[in-house]
Amino acid sequence: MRVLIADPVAEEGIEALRAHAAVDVKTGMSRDELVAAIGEYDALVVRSETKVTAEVIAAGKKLQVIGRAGVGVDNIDVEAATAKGIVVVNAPGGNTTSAAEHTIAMMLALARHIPQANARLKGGEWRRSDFMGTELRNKTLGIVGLGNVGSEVARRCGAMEMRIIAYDPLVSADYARNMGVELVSLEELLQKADFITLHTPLTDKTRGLIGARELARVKPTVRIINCARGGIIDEEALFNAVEGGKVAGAAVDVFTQEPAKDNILFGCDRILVTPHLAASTAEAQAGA
Ligand code: 9EZ
Repeated sequence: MRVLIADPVAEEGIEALRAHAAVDVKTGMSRDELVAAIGEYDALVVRSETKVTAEVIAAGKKLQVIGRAGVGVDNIDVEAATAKGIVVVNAPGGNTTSAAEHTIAMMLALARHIPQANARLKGGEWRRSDFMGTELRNKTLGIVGLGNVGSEVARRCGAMEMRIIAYDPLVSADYARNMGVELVSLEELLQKADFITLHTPLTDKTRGLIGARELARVKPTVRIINCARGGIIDEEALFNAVEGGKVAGAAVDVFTQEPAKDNILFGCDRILVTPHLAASTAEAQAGA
């Protein structure tokens, strides 16, 4: 058995595989390098950086399994793999706590203007009145996508005494109710939420799920968090909504193009950004 690890994976994970197979770690390969190399391997392990396209899959003459160290499989052409009998497996759970905690860090940073206040104070300005905040208690949190991460966000925000509503067409009202979450339509969530957080996979159905039409329906005080996948929110529509006063603030960890450089969202002071850090904890890297 030969295994190719094409993205950075925790040393524990690599050692676990070495007990069973001949493992090569080659990160940062170009598309052509990957296509040229993949024919030798029975298994491929990636995170989110390597694009496992139909072309890569077609070149994988011996390929039996594609492992995603992490959750989202939007960088893998699952349909092309499945058509060739190649199994795609992910690691749901490994990142869940870290993703939920980063989401809550973003909510609190937004509510209390922490990044802006930090920058101004270190720049020599003691500006207390510019940074009046808002409590989370008694605010309505709208969770779009009540899967593993969305559910953990719900549990934590329940402890902060938020009211929680969620939109997820694949979840039962019973499942939600047991967590103290009210399932609503996307329309109702947009109208009622004080904070909106996204926790869906990126699919053809969720790309652009939150666009200009949706952002026209929210409260002007709403704060929006995307720690899920770039592209679920339309970046230009979000920028325009915040700049135009239709949305009070946003916090974004994921971008349509990564690594993100000169993204439109970087030009707005009320939009906080982090470079896809939600799963970047010692625990998540070892666990996923
Ligand atoms: C889509 C989803 C959730 C969702 C969740 C999952 C495939 N899929 N799609 C739209 N697992 C909320 C809104």
